[in-house]
Amino acid sequence: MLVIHNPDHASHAGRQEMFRGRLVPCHEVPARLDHVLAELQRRRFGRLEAPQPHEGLDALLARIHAPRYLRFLERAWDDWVALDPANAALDALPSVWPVRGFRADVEPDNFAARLGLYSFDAGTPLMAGSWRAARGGALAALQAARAVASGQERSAFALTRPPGHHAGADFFGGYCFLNNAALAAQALRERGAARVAVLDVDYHHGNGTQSIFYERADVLTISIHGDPRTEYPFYLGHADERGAGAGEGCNLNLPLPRGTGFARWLEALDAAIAAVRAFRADALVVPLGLDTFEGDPISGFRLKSADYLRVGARLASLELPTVFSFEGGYAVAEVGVNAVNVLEGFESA
Ligand code: FKS
Ligand code: ZN
Repeated sequence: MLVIHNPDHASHAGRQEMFRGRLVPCHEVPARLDHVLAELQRRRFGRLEAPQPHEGLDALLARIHAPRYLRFLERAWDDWVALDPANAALDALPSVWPVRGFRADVEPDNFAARLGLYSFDAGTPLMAGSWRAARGGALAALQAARAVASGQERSAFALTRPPGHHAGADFFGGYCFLNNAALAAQALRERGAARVAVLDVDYHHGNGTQSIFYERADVLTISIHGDPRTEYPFYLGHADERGAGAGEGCNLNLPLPRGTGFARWLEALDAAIAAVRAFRADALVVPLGLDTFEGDPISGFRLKSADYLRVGARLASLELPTVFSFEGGYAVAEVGVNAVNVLEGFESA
C-alpha cells in the first residue's frame, strides 16, 4: 500500500489541553505517528512517500473550508505572538465562544475572540508549526486521493497528524484543524468518482466530516462511534441525523454504548458496509482512528489488536479504491501495530 507520510507532522506538538478544570499533557503527540512508521518499517509493509507540492492544494482547501477560516489559521500564530511577544513561549488555547444567539458573521479584531469563533473546545492547542503540519497533512490527503483516483494504486494511507475528522468548514477542535478525510473525498470527486463514501471508524463521531457534507448527495458520510450522549464530541452524532436537503439520507450515524466489544462493533461495521454498497459508491475514504482499542486511555470500546486485521479485511470486501486517513488512537505503544493490522488485513483480503 502506498503510504504518504507528512514529514512536517512534528512541527505541531501541543503541550497542554484543558481537562476538567486543569491543563493536562496532550494525548495527541508526535510519537503516535512515529510508532506507525516504525511498525511499517518493522513489517516491511507499505511504500513510503513524502507529499510533493501540488498547485491544486489551495483550490481543494477552498472547496472544503471557508476562506476566512483558512486566512485565520494561516496567520493565527503571528497574530497570537503580536498580542504579546511572551506568547511565543505558549500555545494558543481558546477560552471564549459564541454560543446560540451570538453573532458568527462578524469576525472580531480581538485574537482571543477569533480563536473562539473558529473553534469548539479548549483541547486543541495551536502553536508555531500547526499550520505547516496541517497543510502538509492536507497535501498528503490530496496525494493519496490522486494516486487512487488515477488507478495507479488500489489504496493509499495518508499518514499525518494533526488529525482531521472533527474539523468543519470553519472550525477546529478535537485536535483537528483541516479535515484530511473530507479533502480526500472531495479530491476523489473531482477526479472521476461520481459518488464517494466516507466510513469513519474512529471512536469519536466525525462531526466535521458530517457537517461538511450534510447537504450533499454525492458524498455519503457514515460514522461508528461512542454515543454522543456520554462521549465526545457530545453535540452531534445521534442516529436521527440523516442529512438534509439534497443530502437527505446521505448521512448514517451508528452510535454504540461505552464498553462495546468487537462482536457488536462488527455488526455496526457490516451495516455501514451495506450502506456503502446501497449508495453505489465509486470510492471509499476511511478516517482511521485506533482509539476503539481496549487499551485506549480516553475511549471506551474494547477492540483487541488482532481484531484490526478483520476490520481491514471487511473494508476490502467493498472492492473500492480506498484512501485511509490517520485519525485518533492514544495507546501510543500499540497504535502502530493496530493501524498496520488494518492496512495489512485490507491488503491481504
Ligand atoms: C474526554 C476528553 C475529550 C478530546 C478528544 C478528541 C478526540 C480526537 C480524535 C481524533 F481522531 F480527531 F484525533 N478530549 N475525556 O481521536 O477523534
Ligand atoms: Zn477519536
